[in-house]
Amino acid sequence: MKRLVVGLLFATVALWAAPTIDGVITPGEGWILVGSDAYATGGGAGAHLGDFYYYRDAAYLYLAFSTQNTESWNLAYGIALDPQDPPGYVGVPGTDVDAWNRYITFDNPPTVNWEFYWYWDGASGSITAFNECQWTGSGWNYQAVGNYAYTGDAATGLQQLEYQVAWSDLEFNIPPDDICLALWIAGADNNTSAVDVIPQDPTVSDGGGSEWTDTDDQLGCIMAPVAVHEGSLTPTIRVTPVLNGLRVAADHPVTITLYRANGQKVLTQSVSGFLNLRNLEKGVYLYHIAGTTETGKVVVIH
Ligand SMILES: [Ca+2]
Ligand SMILES: [Ca+2]
Ligand SMILES: [Ca+2]
Repeated sequence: MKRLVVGLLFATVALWAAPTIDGVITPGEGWILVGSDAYATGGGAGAHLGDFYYYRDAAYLYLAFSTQNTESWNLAYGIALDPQDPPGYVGVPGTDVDAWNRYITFDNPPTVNWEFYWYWDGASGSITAFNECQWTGSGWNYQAVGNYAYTGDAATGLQQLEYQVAWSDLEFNIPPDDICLALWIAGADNNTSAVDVIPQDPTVSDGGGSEWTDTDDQLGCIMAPVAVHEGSLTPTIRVTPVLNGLRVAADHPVTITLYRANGQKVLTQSVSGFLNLRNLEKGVYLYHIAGTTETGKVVVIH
């Protein structure tokens, strides 16, 4: 009888395996990589993102990220969620501020329906504020639902954070099919802006400097890979053409080859996160994703 109970328990755990919210991101708990930091130094030693993950099941959305911090600075960590429908916050660059009064606007898409924000207090080495912020159409509704855990201290800054929230708390009766996500670090105060972001974006540059206080940050987002959550994880790839680049969501680096419209090869590159094509001659290019039959078009203008 005892053996039967243990067997059933094990089967249940295997079927419903989902991340454990303990502030430690481990490979076995099902996290799927959305994107990785593509900046050499991010916003500096205390403001440097690492990897961004998600997981979902019928009841919950899970989000997690790691950093490359080696110092502990006062910061805001933000995540945007665009469930594709309904329309959400976009903002006018240089004019509008987001839910936590940072000069962060979005590319349209994404149109953001939810922002999740955590405040990291550098001196105490801890999170001292959290909000999950819903765009109402004209402003933000602030709540603090869900469950998060993190690791880090006053020496190293935040190292890893895991968050779980029920779809029902995000007011979805049925979880959305496709979600688009962005992760960033902004300054400690109102009217600061992003200094590091996943996916990489041309409006946020490497190295911090004036990025802390500029107002031009117009972030894109990255589609969460459609994933198989039970049984083996199959490699999933999602490439989205945007102006002057390709956003790549995959659980491994993806090799992309770019061609001119006449078929002439332009480049082959391994990509995680974002392939910036801004430096190419303007025009329409065709891309092919290695190992798949997928091709598409991307437009470069200046
Ligand atoms: Ca965990
Ligand atoms: Ca900027
Ligand atoms: Ca900035």
